[in-house]
Amino acid sequence: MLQAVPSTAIPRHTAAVGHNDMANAIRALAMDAVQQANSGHPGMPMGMADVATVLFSRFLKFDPQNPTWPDRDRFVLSAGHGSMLLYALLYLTGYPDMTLDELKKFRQLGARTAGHPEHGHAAGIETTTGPLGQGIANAVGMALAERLLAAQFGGELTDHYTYVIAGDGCLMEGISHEAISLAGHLKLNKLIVLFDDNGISIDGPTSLTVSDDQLARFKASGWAVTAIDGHDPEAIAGAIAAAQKSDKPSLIACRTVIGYGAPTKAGTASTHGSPLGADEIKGAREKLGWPHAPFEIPDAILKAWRDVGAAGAARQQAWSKRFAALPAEQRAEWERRFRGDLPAAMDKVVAEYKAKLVADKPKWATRKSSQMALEVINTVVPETIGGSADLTGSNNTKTASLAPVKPGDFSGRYVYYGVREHAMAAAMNGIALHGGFIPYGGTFLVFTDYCRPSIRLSALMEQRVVYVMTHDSIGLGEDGPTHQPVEHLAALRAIPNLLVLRPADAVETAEAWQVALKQKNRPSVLALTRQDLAAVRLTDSAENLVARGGYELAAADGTARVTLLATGSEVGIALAARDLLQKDGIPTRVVSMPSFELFEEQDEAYQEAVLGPGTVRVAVEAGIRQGWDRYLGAKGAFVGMTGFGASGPYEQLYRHFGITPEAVAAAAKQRL
Ligand SMILES: Cc1ncc(C[n+]2csc(CCOP(=O)(O)OP(=O)(O)O)c2C)c(N)n1
Ligand SMILES: [Mg+2]
Repeated sequence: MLQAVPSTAIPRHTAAVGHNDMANAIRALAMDAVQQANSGHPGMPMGMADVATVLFSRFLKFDPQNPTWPDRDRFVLSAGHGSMLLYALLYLTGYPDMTLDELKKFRQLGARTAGHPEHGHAAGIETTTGPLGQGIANAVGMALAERLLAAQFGGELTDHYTYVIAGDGCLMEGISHEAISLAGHLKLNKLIVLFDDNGISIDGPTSLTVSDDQLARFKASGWAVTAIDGHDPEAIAGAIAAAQKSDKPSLIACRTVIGYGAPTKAGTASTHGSPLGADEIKGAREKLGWPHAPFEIPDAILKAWRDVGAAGAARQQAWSKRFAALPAEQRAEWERRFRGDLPAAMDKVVAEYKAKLVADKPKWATRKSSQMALEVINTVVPETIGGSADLTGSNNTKTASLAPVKPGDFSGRYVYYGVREHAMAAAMNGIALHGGFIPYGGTFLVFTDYCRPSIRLSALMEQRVVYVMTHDSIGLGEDGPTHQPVEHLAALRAIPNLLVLRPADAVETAEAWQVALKQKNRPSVLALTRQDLAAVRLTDSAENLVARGGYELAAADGTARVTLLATGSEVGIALAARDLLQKDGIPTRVVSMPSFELFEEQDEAYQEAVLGPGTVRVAVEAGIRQGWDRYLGAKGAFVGMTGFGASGPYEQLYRHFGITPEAVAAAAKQRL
């Protein structure tokens, strides 16, 4: 039976059923589901069952019948291998998506209960976790979004916590350092991390490899810290209650025993990631006092859990009442933002802006074009949250209307992420997952490598995150090969459900932003130049041509014999090569290809027409060839990079590496 709860906690337990029964229900479901699947991770759910039971039954604000209620607390299982902990909780508390049948199909094809929690598979899975450290960094973004939303719409509508369960692995990952440092700096005091401090990971005791003082580490980053016995419900409740009142983010190190209840394996790495086995499970049932059959939860215990789930309805309804009392205009704006629709004004201002660009023909670097487009967009799209990983002046991500977000002051819309590319990307995922915002953030394209695991998860989770990646080739010049992306466009194009957009001038850049913002279900990377580029779109087009992925930019004079394909800064080179070829009597057309992904979504006839049937094709891009062959045909050629770049003025580098109009024209002639 539970003891008196601290005054801030929400007492919800049913008197007849005790804490142990409820926690053991999680343990039993975890060990039985893993056994049935013959694969999975029973140790973590069994070890953290007490912490999770206290969190869900006494603190977490949630309503399984309204799983997307915007003001719910967010619960992030950063230690995603312990997925059965989350699935058991969702089932026990009564989320309609998570049936007992789903638990029985744990890890089977088509089940909601995938090996690791996957956002979108079932309501209540707030983010996809499994790559260690991502969840805790997502949670920083969620906690930030909560504060930003409260600043914009008021604390009556937005006042929730973000809870994380993270293990040794999450805290060993480098991304955790970036994430906790950012959270501590910003004073995200409604972020509460429950650390599964079990001293075990896959290879054995963590003492094999790590001797960090985690409390000291978090404390040094500006967190409130405490250590408790993770099997003592009152200690857990007391620590969470205290954390809720802190003016800093909180770390609660919960000392637990991995595989708690397993008679011979508890406390050892052998419970981490394999079924316990029939004998061990039998022994665990005896030790835990759980005589029930696999997947059988006695009615009284299930009812106690369902009561926990039902208790949130009143708070959800109270919130709905407050929401309904808002002025209609404010309500509509909130709803629009949570639907992810853009303001009607956006298309209009972009169209006007494009017309002006066509008239002015500015010779800007596309990073500058991006900023100019954002100046227009940010004033009419209040949900954008900009930022950069310490390259604001290089990425051109800050616009005049965006004030900085400061520690404890969330009225701004611009985040100085610091030199923390990986956490920036993961936090942007968290902001997008939270809802109500469209995050964008910048660094150099070469450092997409520093945030690639999170970019991949943006794509896997279908989140609208915009990566503003500047200095996109040898065209950055003097910083040299460490900073010059070569394989990055190809590597990013390899990620499914990611849009890679490489615009060629100011008009294409404005269109690329319009396209990126309209993607409700996928992230985009904008690859932008450091160097100035001449305007290539000289006539106004009502249609967003970048949205086609590829289009004929310049027709041939005469019946085309050559088609030149190019992206971004190399479109200008292709146009110059066209002039050379035309002068030699070879009718040549130029196709701008800002996005492979979008081009491939066009119908076959369109693609065929744009690629120019019967013409010799030459592609030019200051990156590697990989990915281009599909467009070149048997006779085609590629002009680009075959190795790393070099340090020097960019015009010299283009000549040095043979990415010139003359080289493109020569390649075409050779193949005619
Ligand atoms: C980035 C990343 N690296 C490696 C793994 C493989 N992996 C899964 S769990 C784990 C050990 C995690 O240890 P801990 O967080 O202490 O979990 P526990 O064993 O206590 O459940 C590893 C290495 C992973 N999931 N993600
Ligand atoms: Mg561990």
